[in-house]
Parts: sequence; C-alpha cells; structure tokens
Amino acid sequence: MKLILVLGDQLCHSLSALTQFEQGDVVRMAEVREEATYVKHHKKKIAFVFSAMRHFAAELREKGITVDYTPFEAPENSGSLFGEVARSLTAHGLTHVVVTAPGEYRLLQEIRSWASRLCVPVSIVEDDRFLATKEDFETWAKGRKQLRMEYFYRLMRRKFMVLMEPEGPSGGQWNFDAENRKPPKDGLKIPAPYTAVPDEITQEVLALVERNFGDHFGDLYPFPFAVTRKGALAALDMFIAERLAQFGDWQDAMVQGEPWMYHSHIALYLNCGLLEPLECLQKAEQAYRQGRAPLNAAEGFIRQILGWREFVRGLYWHKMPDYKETNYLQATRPLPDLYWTAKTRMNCLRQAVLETRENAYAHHIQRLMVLGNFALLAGLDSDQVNEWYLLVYADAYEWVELPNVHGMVLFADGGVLASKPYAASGAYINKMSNYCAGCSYKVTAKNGPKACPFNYLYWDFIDRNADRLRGNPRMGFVFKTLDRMGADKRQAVHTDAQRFFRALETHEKV
Ligand code: FAD
Ligand code: DLZ
Ligand code: SF4
Repeated sequence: MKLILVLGDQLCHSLSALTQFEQGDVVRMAEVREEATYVKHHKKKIAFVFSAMRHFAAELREKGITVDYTPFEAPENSGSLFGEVARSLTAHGLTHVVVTAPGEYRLLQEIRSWASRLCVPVSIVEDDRFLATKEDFETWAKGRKQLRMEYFYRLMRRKFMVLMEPEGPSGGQWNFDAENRKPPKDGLKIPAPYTAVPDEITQEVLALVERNFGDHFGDLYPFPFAVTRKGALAALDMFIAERLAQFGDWQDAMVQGEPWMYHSHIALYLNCGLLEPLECLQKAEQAYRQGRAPLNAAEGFIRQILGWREFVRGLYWHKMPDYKETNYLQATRPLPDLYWTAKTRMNCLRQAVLETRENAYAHHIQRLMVLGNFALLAGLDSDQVNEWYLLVYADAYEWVELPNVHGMVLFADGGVLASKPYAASGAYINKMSNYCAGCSYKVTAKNGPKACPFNYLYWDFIDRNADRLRGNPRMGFVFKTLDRMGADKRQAVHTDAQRFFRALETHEKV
C-alpha cells in the first residue's frame, strides 16, 4: 500500500499521484515550517495555501479517502515534509511513496534523496497539469539558437487547436498586441474583483498565521481569496463575464488606486491546482466565439496562459539548476528597504509596493515595468530580487517566478528568455499610468535632484552596461543615441546616478 504525498500547490483531484490511489492507500498532506519559511512568504500567501490545503483534504475525505493531515500547530508536527512522510509510513506500515513532481527544483532534489533515507521506493510522477511536458519543451528547444515564446506559442495554438480556423489562426494573425497596450484613460469603470467571505476554516487559518507569521511581510486582512475549486471557478467565471472583454485594451495600463484593473487574478488558483489551464483557455475562446469578447482580448489572455506560462515553465526545467547562478549584468547592489517599507518619493514604486503589501498581488506591468525596471536599472542583486518576488506574491513559485524575474526583468540570463532588457525611462511609466501626476519628481526633467530617477538611471544603466549590451541587434538605436550624447549630458547622468545610489546606500528616502 502506498503513501501519496500531495503538496500545497497540487490541490487538484485529477493530480497524477492521486490517480494512482487504490483502496488502502493513504494521502499525506502537511503544513510545515520548512515550506512556509524557506522564504518568508507574504502572510496572505501562507493563509491561502494552508486554507486551500485544508479544504482540499476535507474534499478528499468526503470521497472516502484516508488523509493524514498535519496542521501547522499540531504538537507532533516535525516541521518538514520528510518528517511528516516518515511518520505516516511508520504509523500505517506503508512501503511506497508516490508524489507528483514538485514545481521547484530545490524540493525535487530533496525528494530524490528520500528513497535512501526512508528505505522505501519513492516514485516521482509527472505533473500533467501543464499543457506541455518537460520533454515536449526539450524537443522544441533542441537545436534552436534562440528560445522565443512567440514560436513556442504558435506550436501550442496548433497543438491544442485554440483560436484556430481551417485556414490558420483566428483573425489571420497569431498575435494582436498591436491593438492592446492602450494608455489608461479617465473614467474607466473597472468592475470590483471577486471577493470571497472567509469561512470557519479560513478564519482559523488566519488566526494561525497571525500567531505564527507575524514577522512576515504583508497585510493579512482583508482576505479576499477563494480557497476551493468552486470559489476559484467562480472567480474565473466572473473574470470572463466582466473583465475579459477589456483585458486586451488595458492589459499594460496602470491606474493609481486600481490594483486589479482588468486582469483575471487567477494565477494563484492555477498555480496551486484549483484551476486548470485548458478550462481557462476554453472559456476565453468560447466568450470570443459567442461575441462576448473581442479577439484582441481573448487572444491576449490565451497567450499569457498557453504561451507565457507554459514557456517559462519549460524554460525553468530546461535550464535549472545553472539558470539561477547566472548574473550577466553583474548586478550586486543590495535590495533597498523601500521594497519592504514603500518609503519612497517615487510614486509609481510606492504604489506598487503598497499594493503588493496589501494584496500579495500586483499586475504584470507593475511587476515588470515599475518594480522590475527599477531593480534592473539600479543593478540590484539578482538573488535578493528573486527572493523578494518569490515571497511577496500569492502566485509565486520558483518555476514561474525565476524566469520572469531573473530572465525577463533582470536580464541576468544574458538573453535566454528576452531578446533585450525591458529597460525604460520615466516616459514609459508616464505614458502607461497616471502615477507621475502625484509624484514628487518631475517626469519631464532629465537631470538634477527634481528629475524622475528613471530618466538618468536609464542612461546610466545603458552606459555602464555598454560592453555587454552594445552587440544586441535590438539595441542599435539606443546606443546610437548614447553615442550622440554630449560629454556634459553623460556626466550629468553619471553624477545624478551616483548621488541617487549614495542616497540608497545611506538609507535616505529617495
Ligand atoms: P493576468 O494578467 O490576468 O494573466 C492571465 C494568466 O496568464 C495569469 O494568471 C498567469 O497564469 C498567466 N501569465 C501571464 N503572464 C505570465 C508570465 N509572464 N509568466 C507566466 N504566466 C503568465 N506569474 C506567476 O504566476 N507567478 C509569479 O511568481 C510571477 N512572477 C512574476 C514576476 C515578474 C517580475 C513578472 C514580470 C511577471 C511575473 N509573473 C508571475 C507573471 C504575471 O505577472 C502574473 O502571472 C500575473 O500578474 C498574475 O496576475 P493575473 O492572474 O491577474 O494575470
Ligand atoms: C507555498 C507553500 C507553503 C507556504 N506551505 C506549504 C506547506 O506547509 N506544505 C506543503 O505541502 N506545501 C506548502 N507550500 C507549497 C510548496 O512550497 C510547493 O509545493 C513547493 O514550493 C513546490 O512548488
Ligand atoms: Fe515614477 Fe518618475 Fe513618474 Fe515619479 S515621475 S511616478 S518616479 S516615473
């Protein structure tokens, strides 16, 4: 008889390990200190995972399955998955462990060591909740000089026949981004996001998190997340009905006081198993075919899940463990306090950190072009930046966080994921948001103490990384501009950047 271990991000009834369940087997789930603190996750993230785990265990029990479940505060809790698995093996006299492959490399390595330590076979079965297997990605990547999401995405569209017509992609194009990325406009009527009311189980978990993780980042209350598949499906349906139609238009827009915009807010549910990718795609495609959403919106949303999500996961497993060790731009500056405290005069950064702290969520462009852009331009240490992103968001697991941060944001992989760094000056943020109107800095000023720091930090970044970036064919125009820059202007950029970095180092409010 087997012990089937179900991890906190594997809460799916059709999970590969659970399909092996036979009469007499026992399912193992455990809330353990090791997983809750290997990075100090946001309080909301821990509450979400623990509550979703408890609800899932209850559903398994309703099906007549025996579940060994260790709550966090149980006196017998050993604090580690290994310890909890070992206890169950002994208690039930079981001789075989089965687990679906974990989503993080560190845990896979750990579980691979269990068979010899436990003296029983440990079978690690494929995680088939993704639409491309690791082998599919390897096959696609083999022999390619560059791995670009767009080509992988087209393959996936064809394979799953999503938004496909007999003559080719719906609308005659694979990608409708040219119609998306609109700057925000006044008077947008953004629907309120899905909000769950915490039930008794969630309330118990919230109290537990308050007692045990008070020193972790983030606000615990209010707690709006769904913690069951039923709730997650309701959140998905609400997105499809109320937001999808406008998703494309405002995908890159940022509005002060509107953290949720027209995004779906489902990544946390997808990543822990409460939703499956194909059902999300199918609902979006159906909305398009029934005339409830335009093609640019449906395609944009579908590309995020069928393209980006699968691509970054494939890339993670393709490149780990070496991927994490790269530091192409040799960035070493410590993560400044403002990422925790939000104490900065830069309004865009302040809003993004405040919203992250409150919601364990920020949307893609805040993560990429505000928080990420600053980290890139300021040359922040990639390990520290990765750790920050991994702990602050409720949807963060290393398989998805690392390629996005290390690759997309920091260019630390030297261009494996992105063809050029996503670096931008204040003009981009000003175009795509209304943050600059409420900022102490002037976005139109290029130099001097009042100037928007993104402006001089951008050119300082380009200048100081010229040796590594000049050969990039997509950056020819940028270097032409740099080369045309007068010595005075270049010196002013350097002086401003040095002043700014000194202020960061001495913990002044920047
Ligand atoms: P939507 O904007 O509504 O998009 C729909 C879905 O597409 C998301 O739920 C997600 O599953 C998927 N998706 C969109 N973009 C990406 C992407 N670049 N990579 C993978 N999936 C994507 N996503 C995570 O799930 N976990 C992370 O830890 C994470 N860290 C990120 C860090 C940085 C620096 C950046 C730039 C992006 C990161 N993303 C991460 C991707 C993306 O920002 C989030 O998936 C998205 O913001 C989640 O909100 P949403 O569900 O409202 O997404
Ligand atoms: C994120 C998380 C947290 C906070 N706690 C637990 C836990 O106590 N028990 C558990 O099984 N899983 C937890 N998880 C999810 C794991 O960290 C996740 O399975 C790995 O990071 C692999 O993706
Ligand atoms: Fe951000 Fe610069 Fe605009 Fe201020 S002026 S909000 S720092 S982009």
